[in-house]
Amino acid sequence: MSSRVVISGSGLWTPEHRISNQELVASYNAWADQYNSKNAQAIQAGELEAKPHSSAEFVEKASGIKNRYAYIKDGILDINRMRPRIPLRTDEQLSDQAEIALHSARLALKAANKSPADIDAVIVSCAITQRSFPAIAIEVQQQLGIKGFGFDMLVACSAATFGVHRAYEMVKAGTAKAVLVINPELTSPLVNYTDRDSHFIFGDVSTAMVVESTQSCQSDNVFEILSTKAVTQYSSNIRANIGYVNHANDSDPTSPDKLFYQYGRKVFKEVCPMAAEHILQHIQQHQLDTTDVKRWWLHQANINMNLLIVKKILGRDATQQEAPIVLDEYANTASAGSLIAFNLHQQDMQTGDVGVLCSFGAGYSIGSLVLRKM
Ligand code: CO8
Repeated sequence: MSSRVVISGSGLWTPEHRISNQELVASYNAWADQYNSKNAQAIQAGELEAKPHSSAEFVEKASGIKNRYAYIKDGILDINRMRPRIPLRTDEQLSDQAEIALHSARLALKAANKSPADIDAVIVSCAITQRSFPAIAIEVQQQLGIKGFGFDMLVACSAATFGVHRAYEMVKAGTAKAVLVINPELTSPLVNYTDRDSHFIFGDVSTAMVVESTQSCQSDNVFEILSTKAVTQYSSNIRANIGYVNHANDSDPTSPDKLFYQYGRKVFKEVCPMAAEHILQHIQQHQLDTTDVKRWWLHQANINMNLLIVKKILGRDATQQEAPIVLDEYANTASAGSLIAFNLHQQDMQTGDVGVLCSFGAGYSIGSLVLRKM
């Protein structure tokens, strides 16, 4: 029988620093008061708009987020800074993103019962990398002593699923035997903590997976990848304009228009039907009915989006067990959200149970995998 491609282990690394809605909103409001008082004359003259207060109740109701984690909390709540204070490292030191990538990579290797010598490719796939080159994946590869090759890939919210897609294809084609896919989502440096509409959305995390064939697999917790499906459709509704051309544009690479911003309402309206349709088409490829799917590990951007998408798929509300929500605790972690859900909500899956893992968001991009517990 031909070998099959499996996820043989996964890892989730959670930063130690928590930031609650209350803390974040208190700091934003103090910053807004300071801004308004500093600019009182211009506001009075109608030249500037006063900054309105944010509200922890709004954040929870509009997004489902109650908490987020930060790689470095220092600086984020300081109203004279409003961004994490991440000390600059020299070229000889491990980069921040490689550091968090290593945490989840080691957990995934352990879960897969693999040593670095068993891995021959490393993919770092996430929303943004902290430098252009050398690739973070090659730094991680060197730190772990992995032979073979590594590369970085960026697809915003769908980077993690698209990364696993590439690993699946590589194992299937025989260009790699076992692939380590890592998603070090260091989002906090890209958040505009002075923007009331988005200051609450993101959190930091790192996830990882080992993808290999059944021939080499030595794990007792294995999910077969039955197939992958991806789609992209260009949209400017979610953007981060930071990039190396800023230097040549003579524009400030740290100005608010370079950080994350979105037209959240439009995203909500456009992405929900696209994601529901995509998922239905994907399971139909396997002649599966929605009742054949035990778990929906969905992207975690907004609770109302998840509830609506699953309702469109199932024709009814889903339970937390069927479509677990983790963004109350982790917030939106860019591409890692569906993998956090997978890590935390799969222990009860029995042999033969089917689950769908799906990301959706910036690009727009949608990536899904149909998985079956072996
Ligand atoms: N506190 C109090 N009130 C607020 C706040 C706040 N913080 N923010 C907005 N309001 C007010 C508004 O001013 C508005 O008031 P009014 O009605 O008087 O005009 C009212 O609340 C409603 O505002 P909105 O219409 O903007 O609020 P929504 O109900 O639409 O909720 C959301 C806003 C939560 C942003 C919602 O639209 C949403 O979540 N949409 C989907 C967004 C989404 O999924 N985005 C994808 C994110 S991108 C991604 O996943 C990864 C990208 C790569 C990441 C890179 C790392 C950083």
